[in-house]
Amino acid sequence: MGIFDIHAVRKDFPILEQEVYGFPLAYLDNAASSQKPIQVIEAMNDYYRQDNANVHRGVHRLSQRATDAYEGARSKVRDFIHAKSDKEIVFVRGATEAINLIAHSFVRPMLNAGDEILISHMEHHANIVPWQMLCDEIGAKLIVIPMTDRGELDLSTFDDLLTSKTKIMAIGEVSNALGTINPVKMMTRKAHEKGIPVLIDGAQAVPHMPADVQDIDCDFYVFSGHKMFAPTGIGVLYGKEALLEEMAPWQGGGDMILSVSFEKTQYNVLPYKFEAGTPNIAGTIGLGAAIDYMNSVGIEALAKYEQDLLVYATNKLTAMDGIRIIGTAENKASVLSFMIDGVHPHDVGTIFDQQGVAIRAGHHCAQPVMQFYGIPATARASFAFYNTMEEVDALVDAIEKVQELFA
Ligand code: 7TS
Repeated sequence: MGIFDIHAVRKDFPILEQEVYGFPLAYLDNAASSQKPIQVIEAMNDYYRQDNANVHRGVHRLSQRATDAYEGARSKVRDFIHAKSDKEIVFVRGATEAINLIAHSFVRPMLNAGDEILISHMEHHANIVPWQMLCDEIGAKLIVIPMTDRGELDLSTFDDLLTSKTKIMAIGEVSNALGTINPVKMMTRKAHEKGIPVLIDGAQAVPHMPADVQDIDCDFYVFSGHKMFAPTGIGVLYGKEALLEEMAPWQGGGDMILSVSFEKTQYNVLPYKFEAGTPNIAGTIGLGAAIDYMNSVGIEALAKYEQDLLVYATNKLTAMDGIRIIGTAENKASVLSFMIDGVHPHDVGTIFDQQGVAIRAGHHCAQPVMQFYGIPATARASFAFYNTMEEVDALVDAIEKVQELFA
């Protein structure tokens, strides 16, 4: 595509062409789930039309084609996040499942009462609750890196929070509620200096910026397909090969074994050891197609375009009376959380909807962030590279409408 062409891009997303209540749809809820280009939809349709069969087990032609497509997607993921090897790419249901897998198979066996798990105040519930469950079970402690009013991590005490008791640090690269981009590379380096393994939750990062697990040097990296233009029900756990090798499987079943007898089961090699049962083959193929699509648009190009959208929207909202932006970090991805004075975010969301503007109103599965600001919820517009400046204008019009109605 060369230079970023928003008109060409939008043609690939047929869902965006519709009207809602007589208004052109402005889909600004991409942090919850993104839309899918026809290339992704067709890749999955083609699989079901032509190649549908189970993987890794058929001698027949269809099974071989399904396996090639499934494993081909794994290599695309490897390149996309710059992992060293396909063995480091485990397909899971999504970021949530990946974090639970690490909690269970990596951290649980080495966790003792009194040990610590380090997260931050701005994590999604998916990167809080699995650790809390583990802490409750073992008697370990959940330690939380604080945040500032702007919605940045307060790293003034960070060095002290990394202790000899810390068994893992698990941090979101981009906050879904605030848009903050966290300095995960520096934080990983500091954790490693004290021998602490690191998991990075990249769910809100991969749709918006280049991903490089070797550059961050994290031990684990997790994300979901559905936020990066691929289907729901498919996600990725990246883990350094040496660590995955040492870990016991989480779920048992078919495909994750080399041999089974009633006396003993020998587990399969990486990454299959962690992929029990028939996987989400079509979803995986869709994820591969989404990566091809993002590469064809150009990840640097879409990142730059989204920054322009974010700046445009931030300036517009900042200039309005009665609007409070929640999350004003210096480095942000394209998430804009805000409050309209005197109006509950749920009412905001409902009135927006009647003007075709789709946003999320709620706590965004980040209730500690809401508690920090002393608010029940925010209205959140989150942009993807297929959004336009006109859609930002529609957002502004919708805000004015709310203010009129509640005046
Ligand atoms: N981590 C982050 C940072 C997220 O934003 C989300 C989902 C998850 C993990 C969990 O992903 P899942 O695909 O396993 O559910 N975030 C949101 C959101 O912001 N609105 O809806 C879901």
